Amino acid sequence: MMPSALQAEPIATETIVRAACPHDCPDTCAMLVTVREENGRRVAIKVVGDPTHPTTAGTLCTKVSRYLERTYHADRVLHPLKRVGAKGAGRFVRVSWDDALSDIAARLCAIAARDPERIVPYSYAGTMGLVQGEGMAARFLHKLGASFLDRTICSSAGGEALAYTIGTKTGTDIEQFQNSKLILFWGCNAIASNLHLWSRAQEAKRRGAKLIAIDPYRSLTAEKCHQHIALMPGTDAAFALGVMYVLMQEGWLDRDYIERYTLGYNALAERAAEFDPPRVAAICGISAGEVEEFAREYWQTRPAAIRLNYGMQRARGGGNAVRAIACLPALTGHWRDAAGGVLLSTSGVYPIDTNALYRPELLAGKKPRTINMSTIGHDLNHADPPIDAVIVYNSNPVAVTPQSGEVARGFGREDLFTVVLEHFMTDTADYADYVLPATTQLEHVDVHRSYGHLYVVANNAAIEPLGEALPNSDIFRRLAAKMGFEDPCFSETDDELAAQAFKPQGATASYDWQAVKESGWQRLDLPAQYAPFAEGNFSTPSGRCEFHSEQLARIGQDPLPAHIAPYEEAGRDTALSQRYPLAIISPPARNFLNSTFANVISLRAVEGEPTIEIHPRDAQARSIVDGSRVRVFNDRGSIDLLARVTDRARPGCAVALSIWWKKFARDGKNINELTSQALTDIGRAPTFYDCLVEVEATRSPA
Ligand SMILES: Nc1nc2c(c(=O)[nH]1)N[C@H]1C(S)=C(S)[C@@H](COP(=O)(O)OP(=O)(O)OC[C@H]3O[C@@H](n4cnc5c(=O)[nH]c(N)nc54)[C@H](O)[C@@H]3O)O[C@H]1N2
Ligand SMILES: Nc1nc2c(c(=O)[nH]1)N[C@H]1C(S)=C(S)[C@@H](COP(=O)(O)OP(=O)(O)OC[C@H]3O[C@@H](n4cnc5c(=O)[nH]c(N)nc54)[C@H](O)[C@@H]3O)O[C@H]1N2
Ligand SMILES: [Mo]
Repeated sequence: MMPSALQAEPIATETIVRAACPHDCPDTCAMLVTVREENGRRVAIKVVGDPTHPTTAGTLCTKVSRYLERTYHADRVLHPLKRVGAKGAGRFVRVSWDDALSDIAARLCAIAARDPERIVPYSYAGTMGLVQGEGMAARFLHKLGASFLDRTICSSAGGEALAYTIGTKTGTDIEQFQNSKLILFWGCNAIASNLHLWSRAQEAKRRGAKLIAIDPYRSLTAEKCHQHIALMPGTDAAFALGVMYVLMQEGWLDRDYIERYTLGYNALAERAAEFDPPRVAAICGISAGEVEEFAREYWQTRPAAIRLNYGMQRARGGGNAVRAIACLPALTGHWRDAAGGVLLSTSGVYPIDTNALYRPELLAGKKPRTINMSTIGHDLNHADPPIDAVIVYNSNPVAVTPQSGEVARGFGREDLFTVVLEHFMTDTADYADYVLPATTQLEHVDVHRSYGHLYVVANNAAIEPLGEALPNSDIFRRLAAKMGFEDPCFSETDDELAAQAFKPQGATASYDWQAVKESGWQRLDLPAQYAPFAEGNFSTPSGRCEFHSEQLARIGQDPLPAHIAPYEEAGRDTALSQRYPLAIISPPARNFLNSTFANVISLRAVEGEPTIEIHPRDAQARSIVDGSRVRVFNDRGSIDLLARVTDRARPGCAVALSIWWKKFARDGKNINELTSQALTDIGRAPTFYDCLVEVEATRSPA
């Protein structure tokens, strides 16, 4: 697996290695790593964005431009560790790989002999690679018969909603956005979380386009748009239905498109008729004029593209909100333009060969239960049969999952056996029985799809693994051997896995791993002017954009896009909103990537410390001034934060940029202490931004 096929261009003793940014971000950048040979050892000395890759265009974000600081961080876990202190205390001793894997195999075998579903994997997108993600890991877990994990923590509400409406996860090509005349950042802080789309939007702006942000918070992106519509969180479906109301009233409709390519217009019109602008204004906490003006602008400006993102689907009605928004370009015909339409994700265009990668036949008839990762706090404490072991990789659940007090209590169970594959001693690793050192992207091979562009990106290993670190794939390979799993697929190399990652059909018909490894990236087999729904061709059962979804009706859900109020709705006359009157949202801080990078010192220095941004009106009512220390609380818990009094936060909605490691906070907690485990309408996803709190000053600034 090691650097056999490096794309080497010798510059004295330096070589350039073609790599891929592994992180959970739509941009999936192509990177160039400069490697110097020092005393027979390869050392990475520079990472830059590949200037030839069309969407990366030579630029990395601030986080990943510090990737060397992360890889060579003094705190890297470089040897297997065994816990000696109490769970959560973070006291470990170094052990050998052989001792660690033998003991882990013995413990897992004993549990599996009773009931293998008592073993649960916990993984997400620490790396988005198809090899170091679920490749070898899935094979191992299938053979074992471990519980399945429903990977809902991020995108399943919006993803499933999109599938019900347009059939798959695809949309406007990022490479078209500079040609748009109107770009709508709908629950999308592109400057922080989709930087390379933002640069296209900047180009569009220079060419005269108008940019509008729809976001409760004046994010870095919203402040640079021409207009900002600051609605309350969880009210986007009402806003979209209000826009439909106006479009329909005014006859601002592409009737030909509706006739040929959509299903259920009349039923949708009846639904939208309930959402007149004054009603919508009251629900969303905005003015009726904002709805009317938005509809007019959306109809009159072409091409118009909506960058819909995941921030707006983290409330109870998040699925329906995505459905409502995804209907808009079919009503107005904006899909006809390559630079129009909607982009939520492009991940659905890659035909991933999951059978080849994951080998479901290894289940050999076993039918394990499924655990929803978003309710792991509940399940660690209450699942039946109980969870006896958790294998964590590519995730930091103690920091990132909702109601994390309960998650920490679950991981703290003395009778739970926990193995964590990690780069660092995260909040989760502190609870492990064994921490196994994993390689970073510079040290292993992988292949990547993207959810924001249309390329396959290859990652060659730039350096040898540091210390005794091993790729995830190799850890599972060795564990399989210890468990006596002898199927030939367990001895496949990472290159062999990467070669099988995509089906040789459709958008990846010409996929050739060796070729991509050498070139670094390859555009999918799609037209340059990709306009997926210009002439219908939706991949729904009807082949149309389904305003009315029979599939949803069949599972007992509303077949039409609906406004479903948040579980915890602010400004209403309920007992809950009287006790906890403020909504709080916790979108990503620019310099963190979920909880990754929170321990990179230079990046944490920029973020300072965990804060809550609160509107002057809400602050004044609570005698909070800028710089006050405050207690933020609800029935689930309480945390201490530093108050920033600012009108970036709208009245009624506070903002705590995230995701901090708990151990870096003064009180050892983060915002997920307060978030709930309630799930979205569609997709069984978490409702991080559907959360009411109260705030009180504990100390004024010195
Ligand atoms: N720098 C950085 N980049 C990232 C990440 C990161 O942690 N840091 N995370 C990556 C991952 S995993 C993901 S899923 C994406 C997430 O990126 P996005 O999908 O952009 O999601 P968020 O950043 O959660 O939220 C985006 C904006 O939505 C707003 N928002 C919150 N609630 C609502 C609402 O109800 N309605 C509307 N209209 N807006 C709302 C927030 O205030 C925020 O400004 O970014 C990826 N990129
Ligand atoms: N309050 C609140 N909570 C949220 C969100 C929010 O906006 N607000 N966002 C949610 C979203 S969108 C998401 S996607 C989730 C993200 O949740 P996670 O996917 O858990 O993401 P990270 O916190 O970045 O943790 C990833 C971990 O994987 C490790 N890792 C990276 N590469 C490798 C590797 O190759 N091998 C191994 N073994 N480990 C590796 C990193 O060191 C890191 O500790 O969080 C969710 N939680
Ligand atoms: Mo995410």
